Amino acid sequence: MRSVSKNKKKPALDFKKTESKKLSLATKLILYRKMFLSRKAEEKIQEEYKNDEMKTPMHMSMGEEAIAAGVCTALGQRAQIFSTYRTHAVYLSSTEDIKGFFAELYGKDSGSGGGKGGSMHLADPDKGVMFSSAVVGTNIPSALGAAFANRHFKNKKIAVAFFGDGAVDEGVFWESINMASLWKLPVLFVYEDNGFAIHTPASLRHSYKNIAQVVKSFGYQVVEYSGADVEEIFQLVRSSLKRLDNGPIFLALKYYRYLEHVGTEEDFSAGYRDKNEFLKWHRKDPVKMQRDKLVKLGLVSRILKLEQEILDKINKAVSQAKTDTLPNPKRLYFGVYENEKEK
Ligand SMILES: Cc1ncc(C[n+]2csc(CCOP(=O)(O)OP(=O)(O)O)c2C)c(N)n1
Repeated sequence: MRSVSKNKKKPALDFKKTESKKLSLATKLILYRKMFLSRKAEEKIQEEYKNDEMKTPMHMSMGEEAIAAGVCTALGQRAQIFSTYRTHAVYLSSTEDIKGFFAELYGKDSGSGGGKGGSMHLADPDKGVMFSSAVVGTNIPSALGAAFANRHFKNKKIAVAFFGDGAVDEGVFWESINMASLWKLPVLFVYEDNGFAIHTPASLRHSYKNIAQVVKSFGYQVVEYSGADVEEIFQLVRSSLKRLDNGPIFLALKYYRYLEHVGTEEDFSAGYRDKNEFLKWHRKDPVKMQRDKLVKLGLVSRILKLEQEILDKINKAVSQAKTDTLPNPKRLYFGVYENEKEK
């Protein structure tokens, strides 16, 4: 039997007016720390990837850091994230597990997935990243299942599905938004719109202009945002979470992917997009923008300290990952099924 929330309907929230409540300095610094970590970890990947020791495809997050940091910080320990293959920033923002992250990229036993998952399957359920899937759209219905269970068990967890504008080309997306709305499931959809599925623009894939309008017609509370201000995204998510007991929320967030679809380089010479668009977004780079804000607040020495700590941790994690051991082939199937015994 389906179960529907009995909460009284709250008046629609004007998401344009985000919470006016000022953020604490601690929160501003956390938001910056998470973005700086994601950016510098990926710059390190760029440096090292050419050595061909990381045997995993890389779908880089650069440009997306404000979404990952804003959403994950607002969720905190309540997070139950179902993510995609483009998940470096989401994983690092949720867990700040630099060691497990790099060891996983190097395919080592000490990696967050025991070296079996690589870049596209980063996960740490204990820290709220339930799984990341390389199969576009497949994480979305899993978030619905989790939301259903969370409501049933009243465990205060919040199920979140991250996905790109390519995932809405999949039938499972439409089935999921229909069911989540019908059952008023407390699930947060984070639609990360970079305008492309690999190289194909949304205009060649979608018969509608604005997904937010379409999703609204399914009865959704929709938040639209275009930009890279991590504090604004954090505030939007924080105010949205208060509305989840009314049913699912769809965050439509625009961002710009800085690098090629898969790989660690720029691809503006490929001809499918215009570098001017990149430059427009890059002028408002999320990491730089937040750093500038903190500098204006007189926090230079704290920023420098925080940055140095992260850079040291990244260097240490990479050196460690290089010398760590590869997984034992005998453990190949261990962990595939829940009760499987180690062979
Ligand atoms: C079910 C499925 N179909 C096709 C693919 C091939 N594929 C890999 S990435 C991708 C584009 C997805 O674009 P989007 O969801 O916008 O994510 P982005 O890469 O922009 O983050 C496609 C079609 C796949 N991995 N899974």
